[in-house]
Amino acid sequence: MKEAARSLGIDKIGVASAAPFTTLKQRLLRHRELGHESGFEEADLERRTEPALLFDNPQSIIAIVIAYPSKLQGAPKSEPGSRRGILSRSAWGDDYHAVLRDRLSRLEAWLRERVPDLRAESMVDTGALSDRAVAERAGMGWSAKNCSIITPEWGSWVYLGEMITNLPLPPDEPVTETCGSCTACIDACPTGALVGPGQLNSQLCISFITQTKGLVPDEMMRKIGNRLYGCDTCQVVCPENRGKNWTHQPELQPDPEKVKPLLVPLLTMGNRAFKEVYGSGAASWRGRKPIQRNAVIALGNFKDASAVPHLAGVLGEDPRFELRATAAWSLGRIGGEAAKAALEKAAPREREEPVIEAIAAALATFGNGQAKEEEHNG
Ligand code: B12
Ligand code: SF4
Ligand code: SF4
Repeated sequence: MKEAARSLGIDKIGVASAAPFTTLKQRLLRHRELGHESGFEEADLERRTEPALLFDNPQSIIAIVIAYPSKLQGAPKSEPGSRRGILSRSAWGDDYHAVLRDRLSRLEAWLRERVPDLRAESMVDTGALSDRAVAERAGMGWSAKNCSIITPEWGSWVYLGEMITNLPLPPDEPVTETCGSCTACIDACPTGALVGPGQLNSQLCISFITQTKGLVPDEMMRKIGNRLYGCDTCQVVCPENRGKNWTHQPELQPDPEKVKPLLVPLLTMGNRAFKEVYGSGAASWRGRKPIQRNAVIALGNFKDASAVPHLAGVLGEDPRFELRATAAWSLGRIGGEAAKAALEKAAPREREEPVIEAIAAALATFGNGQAKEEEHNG
């Protein structure tokens, strides 16, 4: 199986026992008590940690790893007047769920040819198991301080998937952890979301915030920068990823215009166009609203006055209050007479309380007109 893996499009494969994940269960309980969950995890901790609850008499779990690119060849420039946002590397190329499911079904077919009474159940991300805990147990890599599984061969630029089976395969040995005294990821995290080695407060994590649909607190909006989906900072700074860029998986290669898109056209992109452009990628699972809201935030963070008429359009016309309120924030952040006029024009027409509040807060930032102008011109 290990020899055949490459021919099946799998970059690394290993075997974990199907025994319960008892220490993980304690860890997940603590994580919940601290309020550090994202809400995207499987809620049932028994199902998360006991393979036998998911599969009749499991004998082993086969873990697979697929490596993805980290460098954007031919990246278009983000310039004044044509600012761009960025999708995290985990959302470049085709949706990894589909790619890994494809590899797992190829693997299943390969195994069935040799073991006709194979029983198998595969999962990627949305299954009950912790993909990272399975990968760690199967010797794919170590569980690092930035929470990622780092493989010695591919770094952390990898997706994880697994297959529970009735095959009594010998388990692999775990890989030795080599973070050592390094703390680069913890130091670089813009929001302090890595509250300790391998401990994430998801509520503070930009990757999580970019995937929410509601209003984002002021401080967080500033820190999102121009991220439209996900966050790669704690992996980009990792010395284990230095020089690692994987271009061999055809479906995972990025289209630079899609993954570093112009922000202004995103603001008015309809549902159909969004599905055409982003429907086949991993960033579209929450629909277009989070990405459009993040585009509004990014334009505010660029403080580019040429975006003002477009943001004024969102504030005046977008039916979604989250988008209007965020546009008010961005106009306040950009500043200048045109932004102020747009806010004053929208104020008397607005009926939704959160937007009324956002407009008032944005207008209040114009109180100190002199300072605002200086910041703007600077
Ligand atoms: C919910 C979720 C998120 C949440 C929360 C992430 C988190 N760290 O908990 C949010 C939205 C923030 C997120 C972000 C990202 N995610 Co995500 N996410 C998941 C999901 C669905 C569940 C993760 C989970 O349960 N977390 C709870 C924590 C507590 O458990 P765990 O990480 O699963 O398990 C580890 C810990 O428990 C730790 N541990 C065990 N015991 C103990 C004891 C102590 C004391 C400590 C400190 C730790 C510890 O070891 C376990 C194994 O590593 C998984 C898919 C899956 N089904 O597992 C993908 C998954 C983890 N995500 C993935 C990716 C790629 C990302 C991002 C890089 C995407 C991006 N670029 O924005 C970021 C990385 C953020 C980060 N630093 O972790 C990949 C990870 C690949 C890899 N190489 O590790 C996964 C596995 C999806 C996949 N199938 O490929 N994600
Ligand atoms: S993904 Fe970004 S915000 Fe989340 S822990 Fe890593 S660096 Fe911090
Ligand atoms: S940056 Fe350093 S501490 Fe963080 S995951 Fe990489 S090696 Fe480990």
